[in-house]
Amino acid sequence: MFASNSDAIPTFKVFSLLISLLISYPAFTGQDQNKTYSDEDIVSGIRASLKSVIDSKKDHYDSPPNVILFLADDTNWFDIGPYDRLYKYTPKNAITPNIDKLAREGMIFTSAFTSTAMCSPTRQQLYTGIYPVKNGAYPNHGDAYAGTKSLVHYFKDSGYQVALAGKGHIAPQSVYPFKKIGKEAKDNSGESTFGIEAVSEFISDSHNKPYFLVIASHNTHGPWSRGDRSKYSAKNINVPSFMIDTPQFRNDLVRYYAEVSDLDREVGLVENALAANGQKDNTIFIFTSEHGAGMPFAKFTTYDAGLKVAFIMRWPNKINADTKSDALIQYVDVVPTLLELANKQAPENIDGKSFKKVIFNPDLPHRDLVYGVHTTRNIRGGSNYPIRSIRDKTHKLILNLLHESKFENSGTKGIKLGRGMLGDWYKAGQAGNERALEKVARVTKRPKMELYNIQNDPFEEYNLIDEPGSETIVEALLPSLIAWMDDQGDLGVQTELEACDHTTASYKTCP
Ligand SMILES: [Ca+2]
Repeated sequence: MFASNSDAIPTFKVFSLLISLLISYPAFTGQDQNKTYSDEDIVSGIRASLKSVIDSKKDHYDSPPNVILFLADDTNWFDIGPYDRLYKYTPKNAITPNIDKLAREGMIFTSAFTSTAMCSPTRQQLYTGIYPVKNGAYPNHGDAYAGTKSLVHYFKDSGYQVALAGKGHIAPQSVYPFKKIGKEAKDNSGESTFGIEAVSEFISDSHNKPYFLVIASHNTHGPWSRGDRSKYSAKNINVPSFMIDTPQFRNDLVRYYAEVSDLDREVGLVENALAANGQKDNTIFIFTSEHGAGMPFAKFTTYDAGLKVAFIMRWPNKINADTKSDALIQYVDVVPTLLELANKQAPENIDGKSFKKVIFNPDLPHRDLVYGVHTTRNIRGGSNYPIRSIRDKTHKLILNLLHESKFENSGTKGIKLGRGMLGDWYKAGQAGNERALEKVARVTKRPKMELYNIQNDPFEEYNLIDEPGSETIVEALLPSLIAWMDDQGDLGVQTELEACDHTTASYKTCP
């Protein structure tokens, strides 16, 4: 009886290996053709050759991995499929098959955080490993201090090609000397918001030289104009529980979720480019959501809907598939982690600490506390409204340092005129929806301190600061928040007022 094909292939491989050993090992091709070889010579020859084969495989296995860091833009963590399905309280709208697959093949982090919920400071802390006030880029559209190093320096020094496709929103260039590929501005033309053609070309041209490629999509930053809206319907969409259900807001959500699915489609395009070039196995692929969406209580806040991020890492044969870590991590930790995964030394003079150990043992903890810092000055239409926060596994403490002022930005300007989301909610309030009025009021006027039990109240709707027992929790968290501010050189209100000294952007809203 003939062996099946699946049996025949290994047999053939064994013969090929033995023949190649006989040909390649010097002892068998030696100059002295008359020399006879003992059994011991032959065995040691085969051993030596096998060792060299194993070593060459090992070198390949240990060769520096590529890194793809795929960033969304203004996307709620709970609108990414694997997260949406993990909890009862999430809205169950997300259609993200490509990101779902990525999560099945990798590890999802359920407790990952940026320290700001706005674009420029988020990206700059992620790329430098330093929190916003200390790196200088704490206002939106801010600049990092000259001389600050970023992942571009660290990975270039390690022999990597380092490129950025898509959104920049970082400064100055000397801190982020990326090779720029693709397209930087958001437009609706083309197959992707970042330039998939340039990304595919970059991946196929890498020629075994390791690369670190940041792909910064423009999805789902407003205005929501891309994607297939037929995937969602205003009638059937679920309004997130902490928001207000109105017909207009349902239409807004359809346009937003169409971009969520378009973002997912873009992840699929990058996956195709990786697979076409046989680079999936030696590439660490990270998908992360950047910060919360341009909706009330998400972007421009320190609530979890703003600061918490989806963070998924895949590295085939290294990170176990379909795993989950609840360790608290922050964006500043990402660069040192990736450096260590690439067998490089992480710098010590940054805020971030490597969570490499968590990746290989997802039950381990990382941080005890995560921090938040929000600067309202220099946001479009922004008032002076500094916010700081600290969170452990169970509670969040928020300080509104100028709580007697009003929080204002472009989204609050048209409330009484019925404009925008808040104006729409205000109209619902005027028509009798008391919860809508209360929500709108909470955006502009906030108490000095807010305390939330994240486990019971994940969307931070019920401030416990005046409840019995809150003092103990405040006493546990507040000193650590103040110590962190001290370490950052953060002077609170004064830091807020100095925000415009930290931007060279042509656009500036400071008086
Ligand atoms: Ca953003």
